[in-house]
Amino acid sequence: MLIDRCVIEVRSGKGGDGAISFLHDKNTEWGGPDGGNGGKGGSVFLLAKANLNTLYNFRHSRVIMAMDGEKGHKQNMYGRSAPDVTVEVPVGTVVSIESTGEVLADLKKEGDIVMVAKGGRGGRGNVCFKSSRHRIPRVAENGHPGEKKRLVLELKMLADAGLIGFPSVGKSTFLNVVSRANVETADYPFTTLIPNLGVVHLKDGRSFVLADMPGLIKGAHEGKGLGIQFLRHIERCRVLIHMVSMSEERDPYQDYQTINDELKDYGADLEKRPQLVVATRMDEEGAEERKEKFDKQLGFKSLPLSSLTHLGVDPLLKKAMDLIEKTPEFPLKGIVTGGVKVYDAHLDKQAEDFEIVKLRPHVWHIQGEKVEKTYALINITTDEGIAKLVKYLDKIGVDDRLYDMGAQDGDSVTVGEFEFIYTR
Ligand SMILES: Nc1nc2c(ncn2[C@@H]2O[C@H](COP(=O)(O)OP(=O)(O)OP(=O)(O)O)[C@@H](O)[C@H]2O)c(=O)[nH]1
Ligand SMILES: [Mg+2]
Repeated sequence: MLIDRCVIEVRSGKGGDGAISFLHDKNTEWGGPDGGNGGKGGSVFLLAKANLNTLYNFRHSRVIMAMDGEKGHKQNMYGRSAPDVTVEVPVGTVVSIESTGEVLADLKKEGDIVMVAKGGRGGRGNVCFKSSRHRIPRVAENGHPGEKKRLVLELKMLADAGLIGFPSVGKSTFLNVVSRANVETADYPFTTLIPNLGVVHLKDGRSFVLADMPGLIKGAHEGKGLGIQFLRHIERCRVLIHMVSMSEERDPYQDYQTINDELKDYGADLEKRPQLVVATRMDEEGAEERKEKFDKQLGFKSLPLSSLTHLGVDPLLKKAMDLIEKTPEFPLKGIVTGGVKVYDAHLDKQAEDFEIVKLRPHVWHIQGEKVEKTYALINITTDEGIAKLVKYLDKIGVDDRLYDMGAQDGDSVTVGEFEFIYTR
């Protein structure tokens, strides 16, 4: 399995700070608070797209940043929220955190999306804070910080077609001719030790992923040679390209049967996969005659190929492509596909014991022994006191709980005699 891997850094924007300001116009010389909220910082998302098939683009742009939210303004004007940044990645990209290896998402289908860095919430302006004992607070929240993470993106490419056959029949040479895989080839058995993949682009614009497997030999299903342990990589291949050498050292038909027996004995129904039988090394002496005899034994015509002279390359690719398009995918057992995981950084917060009750529509009340005790210790007639209380409520996760309970922008929330306005 070919693994394309890269490390990127994602940074979400900080929320804008809330404003401290007081209403004053011609008629009111000294009015109530009117400092608006800061805007939300931009978040960073990764979105799976089927038309991409490599992570190559990330080699040049490794840092993905969303902007900060704007500060709040006077006259109860909100700061502008920064736009979210959505970056497209190929379908099949697995996203994990570099330092811990924790997998955040496995983007398996077109349209799967994951938030990888959450934008900071804008700070509340002083218009949000009222208390019966302290009517004009000079308190505003700072915007919440953005997040910064280093992520590993991995793309595991699954092959559409797999090359199988005895060692030295020319599997790797063919892969090199039709793709940019550039794998080692040599005139001794088991040159290929692990499967290689290449992307094949046809002249008509279509493309498929081709896997070159280590050679198989008799007894492979019992572990002889190398190849069989890798056959699980082609369990998902829609089409098998079975290569049989027409060079004089071998008996083509016997080789062909041996490989098919091994596929059957492997036990994953690989023998039932659509197969293209290809006669390779057709440029060699006597190949024509051997192919003729081979085709008679087969009862159908094998496809002629020479990777040296390029004879038969294009017709073979076209046949393989057509067959791939006609054949449904074979799902690997035990692999669940689909699903979107949206990673929410706020879940990391430590939860503390408190309860939120809905008193009536748009009015919420926070209660609980610990919260009430803390509240009692804070002097909310001072700005410092209010700032401290607001920070505390934020730390214990009041906002997230309100969000989960369905609170809406502008709802009123009380704790003791203190009231603030909920903003998302
Ligand atoms: N004359 C001729 N030689 C070829 C052709 N294709 C491959 N060869 C030669 O055959 C030898 C084996 O080729 P590979 O592509 O390494 O064979 P393989 O099937 O990948 O072999 P393993 O990796 O060992 O399973 C190399 O020396 C190639 O140069 C061909 O079309 N014509
Ligand atoms: Mg090889």
